[in-house]
Amino acid sequence: MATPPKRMCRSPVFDNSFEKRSRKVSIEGNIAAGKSTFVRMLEKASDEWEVIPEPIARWCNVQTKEDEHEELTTSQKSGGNLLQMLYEKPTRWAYTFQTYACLSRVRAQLNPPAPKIREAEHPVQFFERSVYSDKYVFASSLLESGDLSETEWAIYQDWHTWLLSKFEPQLELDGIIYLRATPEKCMDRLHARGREEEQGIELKYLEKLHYKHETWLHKRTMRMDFEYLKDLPVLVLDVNEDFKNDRIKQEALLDKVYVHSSWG
Ligand code: UDP
Ligand code: D5M
Ligand code: MG
Repeated sequence: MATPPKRMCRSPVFDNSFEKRSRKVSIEGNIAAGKSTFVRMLEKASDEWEVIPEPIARWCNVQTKEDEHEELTTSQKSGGNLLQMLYEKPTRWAYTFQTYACLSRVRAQLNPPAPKIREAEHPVQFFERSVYSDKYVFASSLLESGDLSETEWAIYQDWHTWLLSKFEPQLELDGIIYLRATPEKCMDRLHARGREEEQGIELKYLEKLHYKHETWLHKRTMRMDFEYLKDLPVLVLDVNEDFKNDRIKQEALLDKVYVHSSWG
């Protein structure tokens, strides 16, 4: 997987030499395909690699700021479980969820790099999903299912485009790793994981998300507004077979990451 030349960074936070050396790679895949398991494995594989996980805990426990509203009780301070609200009443909560998912993802991905990789020669930051899956997989599915209205979609696109025009230099990807699994396998893993909010998810929702991933990352026929994504290197890894408890499979997957990249 060849990496395109690195663009200049406008952020005053990072020194420019880190930005020039560093690579950003998004790990994409269906719900419960194995992304979190995979990124935990990557993090252990090299001191030059850092993982930025999906901020799922925030979505399940939206909080007001500690120092604000001191007079409120703990339960009043809690803004609720947005993931649960999304799955229980998508027409009401889909738009709210998209604003918070994207905001919290961008915030996490803009954080300064971990000290351990700042001096690395070939630092790589692996993002668990991206602002692109937010839009082209999830928001787009919710529009098609009628859970986002045309007006909400128009507003979403307006701020999403604006946000990226401001922060794309810091968020722009150098590659994508697509963890590919059948919707049936994802359903098995979703049940095995047992995240309560997700237990009502139907196979047809996973099939829809699978189709979105396939047209985006496998067939590469999805129409997208971001020119550079069309030529972005994508490494497709089949994760249907269990790798979590199989050292040999883990090594084989890691080899592919090394071989197809110039990050290692
Ligand atoms: N899992 C598994 N074998 C694998 C990969 C994942 O049994 O090879 C399990 C993992 O332990 C978890 C569930 O599948 O219970 C979903 O994995 P993960 O949370 O990593 O998926 P994600 O939603 O992040 O893609
Ligand atoms: O993803 C975490 C959970 O969050 C899973 O139920 C899908 C959901 N998710 C993630 N991003 C979005 C967006 N943008 N919209 C709607 N739902 C989303 P997991 O794959 O389990 O790590
Ligand atoms: Mg995960």
